[in-house]
Amino acid sequence: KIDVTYQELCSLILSEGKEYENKNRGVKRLQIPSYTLRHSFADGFPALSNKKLYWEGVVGELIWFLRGDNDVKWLNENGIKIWNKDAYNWYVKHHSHNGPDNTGLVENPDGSFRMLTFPEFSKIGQGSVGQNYSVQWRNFNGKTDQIDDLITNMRKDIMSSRLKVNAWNPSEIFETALPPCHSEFQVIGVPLEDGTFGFELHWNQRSVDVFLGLPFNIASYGLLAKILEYITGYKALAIEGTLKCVHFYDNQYEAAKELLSRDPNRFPAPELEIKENEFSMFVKLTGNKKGIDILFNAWEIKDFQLKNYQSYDNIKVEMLA
Ligand code: UFP
Repeated sequence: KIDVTYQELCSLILSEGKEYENKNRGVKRLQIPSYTLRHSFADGFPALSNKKLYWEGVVGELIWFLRGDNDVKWLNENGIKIWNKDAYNWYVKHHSHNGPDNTGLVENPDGSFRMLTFPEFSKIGQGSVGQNYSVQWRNFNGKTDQIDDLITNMRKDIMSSRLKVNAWNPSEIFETALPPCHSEFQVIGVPLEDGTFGFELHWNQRSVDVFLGLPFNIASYGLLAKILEYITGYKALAIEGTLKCVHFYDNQYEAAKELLSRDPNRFPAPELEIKENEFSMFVKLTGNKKGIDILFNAWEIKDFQLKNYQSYDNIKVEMLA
């Protein structure tokens, strides 16, 4: 069960992690170099129950990536604010925000102009985050739609060893508010006893905030696997994360110990339900680029429901960076 695996990882960091100061952020982290985390869908959907998962955020962000959309407008329209800070940093760096006056600046009483503050920016709720996952997945180097290619190639040959999507575009790493953390994923076909095929979805993550980031990342790859199953008809069997620079921030140690005191088997794992819509059948049959675009644009957050999800209460910790 994913809660048990997650707790094993937490204990390992607390017992074997080395503390150091992260130069980029000027904060301390307790870190182990790597960890391989695996979850089988035979054990249900990988939504951790040791604290409450922000499920709407997981779904909204993934749909946003799949749409190829790198403006936080759609997220904000859906009440999701998790990328606003990154969009604000991008705006400050580039003056690139289309505010109400189309300049992203505010006029001072003396007629000069100033930048929007973060609360002002958030209230407007739009702005680019640069060349993020959305752009790399759907329009790599301005020409390659990796998600369309992935679906097409899964359909052609699910046992191919080339079913990869790469968000880490070395020439654009600093063209984005945050260099991608989960930098690449691969679909690996598996022949089943009954003559059909399933697949595993494996991802690489270069840096892992185990307390705040990882529960979200696990659920997101779980959801991506289920979306690929939904579109291609191949059964999603398991997900596996190859995690690097795996850490707690120093304001999370006590909270991590509290998580470890919670019973990982107290709540049963939930199941995911994806609502059929008028486009699903079309996409399942044809699956061309136009089809997936129509489907991704039609999807709403409420189309993805976790059935019977129960969890312990949240444990609040501040984001340090
Ligand atoms: N982080 C995650 N998962 C994500 C994401 C960020 O764990 O999906 F976007 C964390 C990892 C790290 C920080 O603590 O954000 C990124 O910082 P850095 O670039 O210094 O590794």
